[in-house]
Amino acid sequence: MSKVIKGGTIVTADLTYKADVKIEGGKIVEIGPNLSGTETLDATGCYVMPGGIDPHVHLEMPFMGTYSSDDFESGTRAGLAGGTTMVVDFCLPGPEQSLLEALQMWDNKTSRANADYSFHMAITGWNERVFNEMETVVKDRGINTFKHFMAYKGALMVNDDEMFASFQRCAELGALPLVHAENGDVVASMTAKLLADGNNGPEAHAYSRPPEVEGEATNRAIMLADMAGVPLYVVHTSCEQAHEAIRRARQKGMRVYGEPLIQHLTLDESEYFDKDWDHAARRVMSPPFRNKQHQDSLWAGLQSGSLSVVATDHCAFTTDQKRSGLGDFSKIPNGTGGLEDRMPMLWTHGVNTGRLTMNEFVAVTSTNIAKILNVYPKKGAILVGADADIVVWDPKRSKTISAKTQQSSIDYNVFEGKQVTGLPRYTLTRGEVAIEESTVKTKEGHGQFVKREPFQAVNKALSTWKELVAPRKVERSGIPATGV
Ligand code: DUC
Ligand code: ZN
Ligand code: ZN
Ligand code: ZN
Repeated sequence: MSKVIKGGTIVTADLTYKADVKIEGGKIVEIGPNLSGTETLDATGCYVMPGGIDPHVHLEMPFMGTYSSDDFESGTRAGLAGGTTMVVDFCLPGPEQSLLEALQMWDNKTSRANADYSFHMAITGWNERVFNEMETVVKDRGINTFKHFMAYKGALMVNDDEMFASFQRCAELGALPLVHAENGDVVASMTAKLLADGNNGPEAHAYSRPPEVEGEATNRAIMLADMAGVPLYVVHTSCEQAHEAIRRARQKGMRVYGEPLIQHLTLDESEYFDKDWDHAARRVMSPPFRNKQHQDSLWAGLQSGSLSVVATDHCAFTTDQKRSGLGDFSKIPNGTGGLEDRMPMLWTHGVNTGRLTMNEFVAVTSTNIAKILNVYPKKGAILVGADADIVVWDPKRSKTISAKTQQSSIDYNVFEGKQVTGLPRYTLTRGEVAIEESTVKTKEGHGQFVKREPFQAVNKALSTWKELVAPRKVERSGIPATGV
């Protein structure tokens, strides 16, 4: 059994050319003109691109007293409907839980996944067991990324000493640290003040975590990573202050990657001032939506390459779940959806407006991510030998985004009413057609865990090539007497 995607134009992160793609056993086996196979998928008028990778999702995540509503089944189905063929979720150990116990719990969530997935491991506390288990996580489980929350004080947050220790451990193991960069102490302080002053609506969520809170934490994390001699990945970069820190670090030669979300690129803070409480609360996420100047900065970063990837932080809560924060914005579960809409929204607002080339679109939705996470070219590539995770993209197909027709299990969509032009004609996961226009053909349980190898030892992020970790001891002849 073989399949041929015929008559399309292949678009990769660096090339655009006409060719057919032949698939067998879930992999790309041939690329060239006039190919034939048992089955033909017509790609006339379409672009044949690597399936999207969303490096940042939270499926069935225990958070703020509840669980995010999309699980690995509905979440991966939503992804496939929008051209995304792989997601990376965050394994979050509870307070007394070991990393391996938490991984067991996460493994148990995935049996119905429709598309391939991987995990980042969160470091939510620090002790000898964590130090030791990190090696097992990297070497035996194929997880080479560790997430650090600098916010959510009293829950997921780690302090600087814990984060620095973990960054150094990542450097030893060839792993990449990730940070949620917001100063959690300042957020807690501002939240308390806002509530004490009677500001309890969803708009106060944005006031409690201004761009400076994110800029400070991003700078701090970059400096700590530099001292630890390890690259750094900053999740959900939402503002100029954070982007500026990343730009500066990269300009100095450091490997620092920034990840704007499609929500921050296309929605702004005015959403929080909507008169409808539900409307505003549904858009509460951290970091919050920003103003247009910050959006321009993020787009500029994608164009210039100072920001590397576009994700969603997909963490969907129903309106009912959001309402647990009525009367206290700090209890509104943080998170929005986006998995199904990331690629159509980015194409519409990026490629169709001329802000991004098609090749840049592929880079930031797939190839750059695969490279940063060390799964390239198994994923993120149209190459012989790569997994046939492919989206056949019809640049003329349009729709109006609506919760009524979405795959996600929640009752609204933050992009409701937005028109998108550019949608999958077919989405293939390891060679199987999961989406054919608006027909969903996903198969529960088809998704597999994707192991990711550690990085080469040379993958460091030092602003200078001096060995910062080897202290030089001074030999002294006279040692002063001790005591007073
Ligand atoms: N931000 C969110 O909005 N939700 C999940 C976690 C996060 O950091
Ligand atoms: Zn986060
Ligand atoms: Zn997140
Ligand atoms: Zn299958």
